[in-house]
Amino acid sequence: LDELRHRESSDALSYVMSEPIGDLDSVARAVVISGDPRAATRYAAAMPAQVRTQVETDPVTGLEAARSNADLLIVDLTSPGFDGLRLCARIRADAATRQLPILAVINPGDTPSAVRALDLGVNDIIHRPVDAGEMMARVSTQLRRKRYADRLRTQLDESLEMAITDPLTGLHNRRYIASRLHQAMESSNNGGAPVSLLIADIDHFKSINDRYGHEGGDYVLRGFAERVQRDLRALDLAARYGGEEFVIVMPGAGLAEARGASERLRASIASEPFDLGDGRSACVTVSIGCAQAEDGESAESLLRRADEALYLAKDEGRNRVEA
Ligand code: GH3
Ligand code: MG
Ligand code: MG
Ligand code: MG
Repeated sequence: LDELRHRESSDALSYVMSEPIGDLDSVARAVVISGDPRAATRYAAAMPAQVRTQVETDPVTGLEAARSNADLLIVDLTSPGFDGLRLCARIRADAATRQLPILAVINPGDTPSAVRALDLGVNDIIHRPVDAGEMMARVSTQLRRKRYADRLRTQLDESLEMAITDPLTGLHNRRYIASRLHQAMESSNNGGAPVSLLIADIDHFKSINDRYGHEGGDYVLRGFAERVQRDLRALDLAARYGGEEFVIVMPGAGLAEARGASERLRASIASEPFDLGDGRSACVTVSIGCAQAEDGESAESLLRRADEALYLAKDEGRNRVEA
């Protein structure tokens, strides 16, 4: 900590300062947008060597270039011909470019432009005439920041995906389907299309486990999920609700349609044995209960009615659909 009090030792930091984007795993891409072609070329020449730089002198083609896979934008606020601040606002308003770092070039002493630019979400300012060392430092900082933000966003996406997915089958999980069911019923209650619900429970699954082992049972569960996804419409939502129990929400489907889909699924399960991955295969049947949501009905009530239909299907001998 004592080193913090030394004024002469900052050279020791030069390694840290000059290295930052050397470890970028792919080439970074920057777009320089300036109405002044000569200035644009000078800014491009001041960019770090690892950055592939494209020059655009028109704001519309500049915006297009920004949309197609850029990592950083240099926007010249001093060039005649177009309003650079308006372009920055547009970049921030567009979902495809909202997250991109913007480095704005301004005239020395033009504090009002700097203030407006920062207010619009520009990440950093650089003054004319642009110094290559300063450009390098500011660009590196923004690229590092973007790479960090991208990594966080990817991790967040993965965590969100995991939070709504059943790990064994890749279908949605119980929590997620419950929230989607509430949504679908709410929009149905507000004068939208009907919504129906299926609960499918594999018959005598305990004996599948007994005969083929728990691992064999898992093969059946994954194969079952695959077949459910194969047989459903794109807008249907399928989830593993419990051990060998699956829930399918069918937005837009009335009871007749839900019954039809259930019957097709039941027949498809019964007609084609499941591969167990070791040369063996298992014949499986499923019982399905279905119900259509009534006006103002709660999700809990709809689930209960579908479950009652399922129990009836089990009672009546299994490998059946009841509503
Ligand atoms: P029914 O026709 O009445 O539905 O009979 P069943 O044997 O399918 O029903 P039961 O609820 O008695 O048994 C379900 C079995 O599912 C018991 C449990 O060991 C098994 N199970 C639950 N989760 C898993 C899992 O993740 N993998 C495997 N292999 N088996 C599971
Ligand atoms: Mg059971
Ligand atoms: Mg069962
Ligand atoms: Mg069960």
